[in-house]
Amino acid sequence: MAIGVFDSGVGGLTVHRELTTRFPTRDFIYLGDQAHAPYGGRGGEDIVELTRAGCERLFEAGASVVVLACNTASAIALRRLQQTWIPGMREKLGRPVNVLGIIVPTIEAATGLPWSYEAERDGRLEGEKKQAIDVTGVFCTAATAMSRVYEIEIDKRREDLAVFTEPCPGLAGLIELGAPAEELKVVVDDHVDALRRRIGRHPDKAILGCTHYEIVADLFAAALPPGVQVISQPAAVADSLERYFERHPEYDLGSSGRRDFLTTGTPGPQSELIARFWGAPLTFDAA
Ligand code: DGN
Repeated sequence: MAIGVFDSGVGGLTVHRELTTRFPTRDFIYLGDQAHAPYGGRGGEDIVELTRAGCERLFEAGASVVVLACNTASAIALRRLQQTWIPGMREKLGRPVNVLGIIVPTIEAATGLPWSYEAERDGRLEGEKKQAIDVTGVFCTAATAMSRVYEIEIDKRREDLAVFTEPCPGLAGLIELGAPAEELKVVVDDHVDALRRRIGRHPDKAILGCTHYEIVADLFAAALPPGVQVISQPAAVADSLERYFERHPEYDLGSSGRRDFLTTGTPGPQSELIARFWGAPLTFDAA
């Protein structure tokens, strides 16, 4: 069995790389739904169905836990799949399986505050909520921005944090196609500046709320002033998964260090941009 990592395309590789560093002996199967990427401009039902199909393919290939290394899928499809689809899959496959998202771990890292009913009931969040206002900027796809998941989840934890999302339509698609750095820089600079104009200043913290954007994290870091803290989503997801696996020893995650990379699109080598990010050429096989 293995840990499955799913994204619309290459963005989830940013999370995969961190997870394989944290769990080097575990088995991993990566699936990029490149036949249908990008997801950011798609409708909700479409995103739910494509995510479900991707997870099913990963379970068939031997995954026991699938990490949705995609903010768009996590924002739109995660709850539905966990509540209405996973129970039936457990029965059908006759083994424990689950699907996990990446937004809550990111927000816990950004707010420094895991939310729980118990903490809220006991008033333990009160002191935190009274801290001085600071501003978090979230760069993400149009679908993630429309879901308002970052605003909703941050507000549950920290009412004193102001959240501004900046949808960057087209950016994930350009990264997926391996667009040249100069072209990507213009788009990133434009969005950083648009957010600055909207807030009236740069944010205190920035979340790259689309896994594709981590591939061009250097461009975001260069466009933002040095004082802005950029939250590392891959590290936040790996931290959270470590805690999850401690609480859930029932999942068989393999132990041979297997690494499979699958695509629903055209199999073959990925772009130069990905090879540079990855540190070596990377080839996807047919899903
Ligand atoms: N990388 C994905 C995300 O984190 O939202 C999806 C990007 C896309 O398909 N537009």
